[in-house]
Amino acid sequence: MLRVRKFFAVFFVGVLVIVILACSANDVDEEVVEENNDLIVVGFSQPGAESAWRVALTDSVKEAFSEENGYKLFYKDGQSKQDNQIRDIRTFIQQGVDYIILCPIVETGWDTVLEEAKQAGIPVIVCDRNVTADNSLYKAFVGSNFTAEGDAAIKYLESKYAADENGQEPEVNIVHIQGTLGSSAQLGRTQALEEALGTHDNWHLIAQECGEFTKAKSRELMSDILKTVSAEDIDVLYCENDEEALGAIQALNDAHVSYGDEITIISFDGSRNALELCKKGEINLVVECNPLQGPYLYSIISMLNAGEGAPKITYIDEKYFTPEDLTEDFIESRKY
Ligand code: GYE
Repeated sequence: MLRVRKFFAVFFVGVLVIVILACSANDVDEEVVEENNDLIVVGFSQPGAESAWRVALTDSVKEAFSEENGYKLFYKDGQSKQDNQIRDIRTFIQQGVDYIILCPIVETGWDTVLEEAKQAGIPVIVCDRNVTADNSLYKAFVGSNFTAEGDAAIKYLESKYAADENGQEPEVNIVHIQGTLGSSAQLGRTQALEEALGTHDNWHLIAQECGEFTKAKSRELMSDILKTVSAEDIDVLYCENDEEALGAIQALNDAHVSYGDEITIISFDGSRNALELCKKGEINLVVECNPLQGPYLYSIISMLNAGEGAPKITYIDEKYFTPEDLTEDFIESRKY
């Protein structure tokens, strides 16, 4: 009898250990979908967490697809690798989620996995950046119009560096820090600048590097650029997001280079940190890119779930900011 009891005691402890290990190894996103059959299950694949902007997008989606709202959200961070995102989507397909939200790191290379989701009958909503895949492979796109954002920056530069009363156009030397190459945000913002360089003979690209949308990389790049380009020769620093602008500014500070009046700094996103610098005149223009896309995605998935058609393309409303547009209260109220 004692032996039997001992056997059961050891057996139960063993089972308990296995259960505890299994629970701690698996996040919520590994749960079996069937357990949540009263909730709509959404798999959300993000490329990473490289910027305040992206963290705000993640939070906005998590808030919109809460259990109180009738959803179960499985969140995956691709650690800045497309292969990881593809693997994450395949996991969602195996889990049998109801919908997939994909924020693609780059535009190309999604056809096969999107086809797999389609075959499995799982609607995909592409969010933030776009894909080049056939548009029958996803239900809807929600995000920004990146070329329009770039055009807003170009308009600002055109008016700032307009010809004088004698028709004399100033020479404008531009340092360009690009975002993750091949991402829609990079492609659109770069396209606007490159088109403008093609139409303004007096604009010159004196350096172009990829800052990967991160502060650390851009700080490094900018300090390297300052070793080969004299700061006095730089008129414009065109950074494709706030993190890059903040990193490049650190490098300018390290090298005791003045900016604002001396170097015009352009940034995209409109995070609180960048707006603070803009208010002080240290960043001259911040083109807004709005990451609070959760509610837009929520309304699209609700429509699809109700069997209604959803708009194929939804562009988020965006503004731009110069120092005069900003107040402390406005910056304080900013969610990101
Ligand atoms: O500008 C940047 C982020 O894709 C719009 O990615 C997004 C960009 C955003 O990391 O901060």
